[in-house]
Amino acid sequence: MNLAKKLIGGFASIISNIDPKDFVPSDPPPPRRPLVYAEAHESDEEQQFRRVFHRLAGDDMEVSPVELMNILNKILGKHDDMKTDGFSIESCRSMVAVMDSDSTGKLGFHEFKYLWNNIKRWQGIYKSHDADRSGVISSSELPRAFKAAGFPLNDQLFQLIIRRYSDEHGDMDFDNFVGCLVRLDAMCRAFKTLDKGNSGSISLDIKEWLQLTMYS
Ligand SMILES: [Ca+2]
Ligand SMILES: [Ca+2]
Ligand SMILES: [Ca+2]
Repeated sequence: MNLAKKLIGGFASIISNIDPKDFVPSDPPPPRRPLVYAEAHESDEEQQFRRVFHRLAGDDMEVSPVELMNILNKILGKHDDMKTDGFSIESCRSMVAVMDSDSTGKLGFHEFKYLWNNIKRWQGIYKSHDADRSGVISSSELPRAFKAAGFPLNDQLFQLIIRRYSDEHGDMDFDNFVGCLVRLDAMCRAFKTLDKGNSGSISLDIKEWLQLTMYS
């Protein structure tokens, strides 16, 4: 814990004045159930999505980082009101890692559906908060967009995020916007899971800390 504390000391002080109760991460994907049971209890919408999923995921019925990259970049080609240089394999590996709750290395049906629904929702937020229709989210548009996504952060955290995910002009394009929100959402859910008493703080040993941060 001491090493981890030293490593994140500066970061922790930045976020310490944020109440984790303000975060609204999306609900976690449901646990894996036997396929036969799952299929028998699905709504029409879910069954339809499962057919699409089968086509995208291939015979192993799981979406790998490369498959995710191809899917997202194919869809992006159809939207010219959102600037992007395409999803990179690194960003897709990271998204799969933070979404991979059963540690298979790929996204199963529920993990993928959950990610998919979030991306759809965030795409709507991206478009409606690109106030000047520039195709990117500028640093002044960012706080409102993230608040709409359920993450009211403070100025220091926004500066940190802009430094990491935006370009030299402070503009965030669509793939970086999604990559950032996938991670933020997953990290907030991880925190809430670990914070069992809802106290607003968690305690990790170095092994737990590394498990959380190195597969992300
Ligand atoms: Ca596959
Ligand atoms: Ca998985
Ligand atoms: Ca803009």
